[in-house]
Amino acid sequence: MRYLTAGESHGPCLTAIVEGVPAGLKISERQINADLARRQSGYGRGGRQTIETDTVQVTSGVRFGRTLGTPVCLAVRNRDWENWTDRMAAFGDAPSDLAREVTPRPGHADLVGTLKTDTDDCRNILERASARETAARVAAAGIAREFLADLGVEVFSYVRSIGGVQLEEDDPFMSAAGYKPLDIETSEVRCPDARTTEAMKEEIKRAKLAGESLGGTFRVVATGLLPGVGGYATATDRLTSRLGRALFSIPAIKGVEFGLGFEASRLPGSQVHDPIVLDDEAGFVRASNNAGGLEGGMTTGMPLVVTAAMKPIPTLMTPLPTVNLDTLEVEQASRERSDVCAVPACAVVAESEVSFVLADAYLQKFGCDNMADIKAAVKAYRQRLRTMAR
Ligand code: EPS
Repeated sequence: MRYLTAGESHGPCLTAIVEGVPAGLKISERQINADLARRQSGYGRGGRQTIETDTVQVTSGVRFGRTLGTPVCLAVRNRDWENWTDRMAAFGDAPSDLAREVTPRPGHADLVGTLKTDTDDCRNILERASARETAARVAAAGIAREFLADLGVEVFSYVRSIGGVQLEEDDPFMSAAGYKPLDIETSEVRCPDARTTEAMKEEIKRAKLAGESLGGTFRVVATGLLPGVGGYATATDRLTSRLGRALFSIPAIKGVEFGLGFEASRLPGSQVHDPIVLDDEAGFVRASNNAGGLEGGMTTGMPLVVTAAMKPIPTLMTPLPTVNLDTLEVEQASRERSDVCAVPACAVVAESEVSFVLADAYLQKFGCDNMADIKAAVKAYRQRLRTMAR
């Protein structure tokens, strides 16, 4: 299962096509819209989110609420397009009073994209490099999420730090799977702890007053996974490499850790690796989950716990110096409406990316034509694992 998106931030709409979708999967428009709303929310988001109410329109691949086994096309309309019809027109001449963007923002794709594509207007770059595109990814991932949920796999995320404020946790690799979804979803920063939520909001407030932006870290957790999904034999089978690639595809992601991550390099082996235990009910399990649910590029059956770091948004209300592309004089970088902090939104996008990778790996292991055959294959595999553990 994979997706392709198209669309500019201020064009008419964002589009995603998902292919490799099995037939007979129940899809809920309401659920996709709920995920789109989660991506839009979060303390520290900017003015654009008051213009948009992202909703999905499914234009192919689904009939009477179930997939046909054909490519699924999804569209999310940009309401702001109405204000950009002249500046973002597909055809005709540019308006005579068009203000080109010539003061590239450090940290954004503006300058390098301009150099690469031989344009004199950073807008030709930033329209697509904008994280607005991630709305299409979240819509597309609705298909992957429904598929996983049908097989008992749930994917969620929570924010672990914003700027210098960090959630205190005891062994999150074992305990995060038990965090209450309600605590996360009702926090304005997707943090399961109410006091840390308030401290994070204060941090964002301070940054806003200073004309600053803030990054942070979040974790994506997947529960209900079967062991042995993914592969150890080739680079492209390994879930570690597939998840890393998917997460690094999100604009602003600067680091990804699996389980203990970098900390594992500082500890001796006996404090890192997860002892194998045979449980009467669950079969082979682990006494700890420092590997974050992955061993040898495959799922272990323990919760998948991936941590990612997001850099601060490049658009600053107190801008950094740049060079004007027309005059070649030093100026302040362009300032436009933006988010102070989009870490909670980014966590929702990361859920989407993780869902796609996991769905794809499940399809690879259990077949891909239709849900009935896939479920039968999952059942047979579970049965075999049970027999092995006896
Ligand atoms: C975004 C919409 C954008 C930005 C943001 C993400 O809207 P606009 O450019 O109209 O304000 O708020 O884009 C960026 C963070 C960026 O760096 O480009 C969205 O819907 O997520």
